[in-house]
Amino acid sequence: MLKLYGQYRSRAFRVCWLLKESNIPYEHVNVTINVPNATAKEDWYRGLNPNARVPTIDDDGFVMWESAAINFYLAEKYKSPLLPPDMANKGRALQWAFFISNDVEGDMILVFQHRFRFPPEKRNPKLADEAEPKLLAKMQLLEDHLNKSPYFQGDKWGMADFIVSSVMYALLEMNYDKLAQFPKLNAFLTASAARPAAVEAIKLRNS
Ligand SMILES: N[C@@H](CCC(=O)N[C@@H](CS)C(=O)NCC(=O)O)C(=O)O
Repeated sequence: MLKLYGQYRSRAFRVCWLLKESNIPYEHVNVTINVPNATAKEDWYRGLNPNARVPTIDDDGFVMWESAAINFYLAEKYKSPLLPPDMANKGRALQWAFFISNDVEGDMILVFQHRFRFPPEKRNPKLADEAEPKLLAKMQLLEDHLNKSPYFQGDKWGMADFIVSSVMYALLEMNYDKLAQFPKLNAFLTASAARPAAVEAIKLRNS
C-alpha cells in the first residue's frame, strides 16, 4: 500500500489533503521534524529522502519526495478527479504550482514562522517584515485573478485550486490579519478549507 512519510503538521498535510480529495488509501508513517532525535534525520529515512525533509512517499517501491511533485504524480497515477485530462488544463495547473512554489511560498513561510509558528524567542520580526511586501504583491495578483474568474483551474475547483489552497492554508491557520485586504482570496481559501477532504486533513494536522 502507498506510504506517506511525514508528520501531518508539515507539508505532508498537503499530500494528505490530495489523498483525501482523490480517495486514495494509504498508510501514514509519522516521521518527525524539528524535535530532538527527529526521525527525518535518521539514516533509514535519509535512505528514502537524502534531503532529510518531509514528505516522502513510497508507492509500491517507487520512492519520491517534494510535496508538489508528489501531488502531481499521485493525481495522475490514481486518476484524481482534480486533475483535468487535457494538456492545456494540466499546463495551467503546473503554471500555478510553479508560481506558488517559486514566488509565494518562501515569503509566506517566513511570515508564518516568524509571526506565528516559531516560539517567540526564535522569531526574527525583521525577516517577516522584509518578506511581507513581496507576499502581499503576489496575493494581489491572486486577488486580481479571482476578480476575473472564480477558480484557478478553469470552470471548476481542480488541481490548480488545490495547489494554491493547500500551500496558502498557512495564512488561514495563522489568522493572517492582512488576508482581509484580499476579500476574494480570503473567501476562496476559506471555501477550499471547508471542503470535506480538507476538513479531514486539517483535523489530522491539528491532532
Ligand atoms: N520543497 C519541499 C520542502 C520540504 C520541507 O522543507 N519540509 C519541512 C517540513 S514542512 C521539513 O522537513 N523541515 C525539517 C527540516 O528542514 O529539517 C517540499 O515541498 O516537499
